Amino acid sequence: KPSPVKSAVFSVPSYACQRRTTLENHNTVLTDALSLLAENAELSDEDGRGVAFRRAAAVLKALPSAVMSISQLSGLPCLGEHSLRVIKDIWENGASSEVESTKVSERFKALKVLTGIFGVGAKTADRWIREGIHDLHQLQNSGQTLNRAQQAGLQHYDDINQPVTKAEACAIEEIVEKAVSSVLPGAQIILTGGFRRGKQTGHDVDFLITHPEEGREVGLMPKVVSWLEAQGFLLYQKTTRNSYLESKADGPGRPPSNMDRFERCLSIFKLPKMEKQGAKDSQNVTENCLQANQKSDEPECPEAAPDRRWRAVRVDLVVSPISQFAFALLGWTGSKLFERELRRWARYEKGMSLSSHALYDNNQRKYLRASSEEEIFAHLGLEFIPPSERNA
Ligand code: 8DG
Ligand code: MN
Ligand code: MN
Repeated sequence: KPSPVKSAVFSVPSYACQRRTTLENHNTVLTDALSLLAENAELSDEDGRGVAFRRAAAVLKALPSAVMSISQLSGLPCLGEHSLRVIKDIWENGASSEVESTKVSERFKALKVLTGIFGVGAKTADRWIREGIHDLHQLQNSGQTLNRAQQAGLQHYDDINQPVTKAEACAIEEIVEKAVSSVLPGAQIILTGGFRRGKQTGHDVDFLITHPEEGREVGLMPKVVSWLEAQGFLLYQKTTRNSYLESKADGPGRPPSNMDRFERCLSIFKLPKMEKQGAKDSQNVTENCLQANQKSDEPECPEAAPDRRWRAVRVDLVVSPISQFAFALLGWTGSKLFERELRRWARYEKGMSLSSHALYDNNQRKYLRASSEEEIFAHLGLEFIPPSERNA
């Protein structure tokens, strides 16, 4: 018997870069479940399965309303047998048995805790688990050698695993702005990553730095880092120099990986707490930060001090020459799935290679220039999707 209220059949295009995905998600129960399975696959070195779950979740995120019946899903792309089974399970039993058993599994819990350490990826976590290390306490007592990133990650574990707020991102933006304009007047910074997509919290803060005159940006990162270090804003940093020209030997159309080759800095900021700061003196964040950093005495164990006046925040800085700026901006705005889908669309639908540096047309055998994100979407034959609708 047909139900009295007919639910519409949804229809969405199959690439995430063809869709508008806002932060308003009407199917969080389903997408949370599929995202958890994606995360588990990624942590288990099963990237193929991870992407499949991410794509399925992204399709549900793009729906204009909550799914009311399984029949509405027929004809939707990217919903494989496995994802449909998970959805049906939630539908019929209120929860997916696979998701629930993953959540409580010792292995998943250990992978989550260990990869929560900055500098620890799935491979390292897996090795430690095989050696019987399941938590931070066991890691500290294991005698494992940690690299500098991992030591900093362990030291600031609680702070780094606490979401960064939009207000904190803005405070850091002011600091980076001041650093950049002090060492190279005219240089520009832009907040990228999740905050550019309108998210209210993030796991880090991402910035792209450039200068309107090509070439002036060369060597900028070490100067910015020195400035930040001298002002006491950095708890950890690792700068990698630009290696884009060296990589040209890899040949166009065959980028070695999705990693780009910009001059970049992965860092942990020491951000002075802002709670006593009213909205009226928000223009003075940098001044107040400087004072707070100068006043603070370093305790033996920084994270343990109960009323310390700062917190650790992960910050990514990337420097791009202006000629590649549009590509870098598009590449660093995310979401990760949206980026992956753009590259897949470029390759399989257009015969082009997209990276955070350039767009290469394999048929015309030439690079396609762009000075804005809009131009890149146009080259790709895609409708422009603004950052706030790239939350796939
Ligand atoms: P979050 O921090 O709020 O949790 O989310 P996010 O801002 O979307 O994630 P992210 O991990 O900070 O990544 C932001 C964007 O930066 C994302 O689109 C992927 C991109 N990105 C990296 N590393 C690299 C890289 O090595 N090369 C390129 N091209 N992009 C990268 O994170
Ligand atoms: Mn981010
Ligand atoms: Mn980042």
